[in-house]
Amino acid sequence: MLVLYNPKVLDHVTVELLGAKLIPALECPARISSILVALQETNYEVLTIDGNEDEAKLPACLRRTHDSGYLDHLEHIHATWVAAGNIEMDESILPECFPVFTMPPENKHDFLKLPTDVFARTSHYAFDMSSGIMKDTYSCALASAGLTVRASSLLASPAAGMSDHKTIVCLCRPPGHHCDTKHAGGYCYLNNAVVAVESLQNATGYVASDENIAILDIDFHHGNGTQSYFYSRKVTYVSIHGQNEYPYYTGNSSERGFESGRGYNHNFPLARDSTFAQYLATLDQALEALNWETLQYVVVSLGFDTFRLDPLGSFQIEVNDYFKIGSCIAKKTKVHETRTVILLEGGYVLEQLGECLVSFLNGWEDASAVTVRS
Ligand code: SP5
Ligand code: ZN
Repeated sequence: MLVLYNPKVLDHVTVELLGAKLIPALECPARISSILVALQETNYEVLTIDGNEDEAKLPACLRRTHDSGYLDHLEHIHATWVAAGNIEMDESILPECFPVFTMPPENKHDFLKLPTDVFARTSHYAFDMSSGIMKDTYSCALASAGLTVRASSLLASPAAGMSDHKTIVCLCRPPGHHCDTKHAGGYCYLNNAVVAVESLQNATGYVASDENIAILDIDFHHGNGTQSYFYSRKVTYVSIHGQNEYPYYTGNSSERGFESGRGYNHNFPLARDSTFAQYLATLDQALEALNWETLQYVVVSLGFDTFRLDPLGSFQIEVNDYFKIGSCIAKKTKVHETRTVILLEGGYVLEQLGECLVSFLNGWEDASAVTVRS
């Protein structure tokens, strides 16, 4: 197992409106520091990626997956607001007026046009207020997504002199599973899971077709952006998440995919205060929903807002429970020889975030090390 980190993921620092209060965003750089401290006490190999080694591959992958106008917006809107005198260089942008379509369908085209007003643009390219944009947001999001590009190429063909890792962990920040290809939201700007799948396919010359790849999303929140991206495709998306929780409008078990993607989407909503036993039973079902026989790669969107004390979560999961969660998933990947990209999504308890991840990785390694009789 290899852990990938880029110090640039620390650069994005913003604010959010939570419970009608403007506060420093819960999604903050100290989350990654907590993880780095915990990893120091382990033997996991951490590869620090400096600079922009994946710069060439990443923009191509982003243009294939995300909207061009949206990418330009993320890159330039902060400077535009500063130049217009709306904010100071060290301040963040939050959206203000969201488009809500209430007109007859023939008006839809005009409605979706990019507003000329630079204030309005921020809401055109966002779906909520938990994704402020500051001066380093775009470069930080690029570094975050870039980790998955590197992980994909290492998994597909290990670099000279490097061992052949079957599992690569990306310390992504900002996270990605809530944003779609043209709307920031839920602390997410670029969808790292989408980039991971696309770059895995690119790295294998598209030999890894849609049915060879799946996403297992175990952040506390439903990965609405990832689901929507693959909804009409045969890339399997499986999610366990809090029922009736943020992002509120998606994540129902009735959402099974559309057209070619019909049957490839599986949601497992869990009630508030679900216990670890209930969670494990659901994890078993979720793992059964994955098409292991055809899988070459699995992308795990891993969030620790399922932790008992998380301010945004409501499950009763303890630090040590992540050992079992990690080992249950790893057992499957071991039996079916599936290679894995693990991406960090949420998790907001700074004191225990690192311990939660280490617990998960220890379980993963434990299951990978033993000979599994199937
Ligand atoms: C990646 C990720 O975990 N994003 C989550 C973003 C959630 N932002 C808004 C959450 C609003 C929750 N409302 C209060 C819930 C208290 N239990
Ligand atoms: Zn979350």
